[in-house]
Amino acid sequence: FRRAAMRKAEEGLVSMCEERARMLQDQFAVSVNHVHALAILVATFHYEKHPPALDQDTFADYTARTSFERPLLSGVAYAQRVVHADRESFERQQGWIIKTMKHEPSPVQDEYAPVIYSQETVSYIEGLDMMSGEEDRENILRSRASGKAVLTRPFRLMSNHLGVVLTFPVYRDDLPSDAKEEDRVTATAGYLGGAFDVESLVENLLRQLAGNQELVVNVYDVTNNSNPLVMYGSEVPLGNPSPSHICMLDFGDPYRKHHMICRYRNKP
Ligand code: WA2
Repeated sequence: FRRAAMRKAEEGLVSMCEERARMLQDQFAVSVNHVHALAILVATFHYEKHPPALDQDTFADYTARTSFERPLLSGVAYAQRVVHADRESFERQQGWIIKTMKHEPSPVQDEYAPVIYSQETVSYIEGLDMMSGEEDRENILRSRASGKAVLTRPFRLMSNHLGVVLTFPVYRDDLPSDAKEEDRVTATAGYLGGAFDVESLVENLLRQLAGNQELVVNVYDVTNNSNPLVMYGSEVPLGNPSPSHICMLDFGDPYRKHHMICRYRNKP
């Protein structure tokens, strides 16, 4: 009888974990797809119309009304690429100076990525150079070189919640589709991205599922297999003997690997 009960518990663990992994991956994927569409919106209305047919109010309105399409993102924003030679005219035109993510006036840099459009939920990044944060900067460089969506490792967002940042590059309209890395960098106009507030929005998602009380769910960035980084959940003490199940996750950035580990809260 005991073995049958154990097997039943194990099957339950596997199916609950797979359900959660599938839900998380799906909600992640729809959010990424919609950010992709926003990158195209900026390319179309900011860069392919002269003068630009987009402004902060329009961007804020559109992103607020479509936020249901991005269930795991706390907010999206557009940061423009500004090279140092253009800094002065950019600041004069905007009427504000570029600040670092520590809210200090930006020191001289080769280039900057100040946020010019933002969803109201992340309005605190308006005017900040997103290249002044290590994780955001790495994302910006990797996205523009590849032309693809990229994710940061998990880190404390400016909201103070644990999460990851998603970045899509936006290019000027003269970039050929078979462009080399070098041409991509030169043709970069800016970066459309958003913050996955994993800590609070994934909590919300899991709370709605049956069995939430009995299950402990952890998500890890295992890009570096010997140094797993917690992306969601609390650290489980090493040597925890209770049975666990691991589900692979695909968040769409082939450079990063993630997985979910589920356990019963109390040993079955
Ligand atoms: N957005 C919101 N909160 C953050 C954050 C971020 N980055 N970084 C740290 N906390 C405009 O890649 C371009 C958004 C960065 C995009």
